[in-house]
Amino acid sequence: MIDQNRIAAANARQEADLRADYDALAHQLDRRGVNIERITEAVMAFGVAVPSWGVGTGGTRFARFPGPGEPRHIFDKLEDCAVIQDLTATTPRVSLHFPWDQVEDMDGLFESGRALGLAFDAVNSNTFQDHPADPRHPLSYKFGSLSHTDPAVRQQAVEHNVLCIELGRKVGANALTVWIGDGSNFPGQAHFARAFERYVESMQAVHGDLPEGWKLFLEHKIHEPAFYSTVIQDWGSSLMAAQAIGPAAHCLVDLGHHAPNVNIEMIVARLAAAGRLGGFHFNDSKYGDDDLDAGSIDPFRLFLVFNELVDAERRGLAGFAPAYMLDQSHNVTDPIESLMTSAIEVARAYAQALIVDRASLDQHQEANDVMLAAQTLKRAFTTDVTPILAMARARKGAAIDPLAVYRASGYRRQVAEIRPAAKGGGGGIV
Ligand code: PSV
Ligand code: MN
Ligand code: MN
Repeated sequence: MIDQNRIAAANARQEADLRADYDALAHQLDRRGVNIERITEAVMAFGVAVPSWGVGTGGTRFARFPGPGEPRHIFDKLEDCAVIQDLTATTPRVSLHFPWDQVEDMDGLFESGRALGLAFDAVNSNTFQDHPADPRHPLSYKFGSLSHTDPAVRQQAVEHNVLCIELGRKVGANALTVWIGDGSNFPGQAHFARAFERYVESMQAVHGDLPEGWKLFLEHKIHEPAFYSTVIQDWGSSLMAAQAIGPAAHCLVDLGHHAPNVNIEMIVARLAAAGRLGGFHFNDSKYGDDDLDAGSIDPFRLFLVFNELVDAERRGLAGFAPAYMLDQSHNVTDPIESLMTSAIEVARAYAQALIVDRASLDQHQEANDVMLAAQTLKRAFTTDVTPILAMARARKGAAIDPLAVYRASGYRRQVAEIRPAAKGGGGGIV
């Protein structure tokens, strides 16, 4: 989607500066016993998926303010995703959401993705909304879906998930992410134990339908839309459910789905140890499920999460292969700019975690040298790995400065001429 010559020309102007910064960092890391090339290669192999819904302007329940050139359908969304990948070489896969992504021709979608250099990541089901336009959905999810008291609603929700698997198969996906809004708004409204049992039973049916090699991701969330309790509220409920559902069931950690101050990096370590860490939805937050850009509020936490991931990788935990995706809502920025920046921030956290001096950290931990242990982590976190990230992109034919090339390309202006202006307006509840 972005002219390769434009990227190459922009890179040529910045190459000498990048080389100088990269060499300086290489010397610094070398003194610390870190080979920069090893880190650059790991960053080049790193990827985080983009959610199809992320390229449209998000909104709140109060209002939505769409920007120019909003994607009209999944094919427009794919093109926007390709821009992000062309410029960053960090987002090679797209995660679909049904029925938000209306696709009649899945084979055509797969081909379009391939032509744009994109593959498909986990598919997402949606039983947190009614589907009034779909004759397969005559029943309402107002009081739940997979955990509903009515077996007919549960069956409808199971069938929707089975359909999502079928659709995902056609585009080469190999995981289904299930996030439900099921829960309660009043004490007494729902029977905690029975609702959980019904959820597990429904998910066992979905699990039974998984093709060979597929994973089933359970995404927990503390609140919203149910504000008193949710059925899969936290990592404990998620792990209990995954263990009861079956071997392909894994827990998915969305960074915004926890109470403030919860130690998410420790949850990551626990789930990895249990062999059930499925993947991530990266975003950032200050208050709750804010869905702000990854790394924009608390980059240290993102680093600490990757610190656990790198540690788990090094310890060679069996079957350890978490899926990485961004899950953000862009209310006031151009979604393409936000997603490019966030993908780079996630890669930054990974690179920082890779340069942690693990032998020293182990030593300090064993000796209970608290200050030096903490400083070992801080030293990696405060190292500016920007030249590594830029070099990894340049070597893959992407941009040294993706944002500048994107703005200079005029992409948003061009698509705004083709795509009709989207209407904004009130949200669901005001
Ligand atoms: C729910 O808050 C969530 O994080 C789930 O991943 C959904 O699928 C996604 O947001 C989109 O609303
Ligand atoms: Mn999510
Ligand atoms: Mn969320």
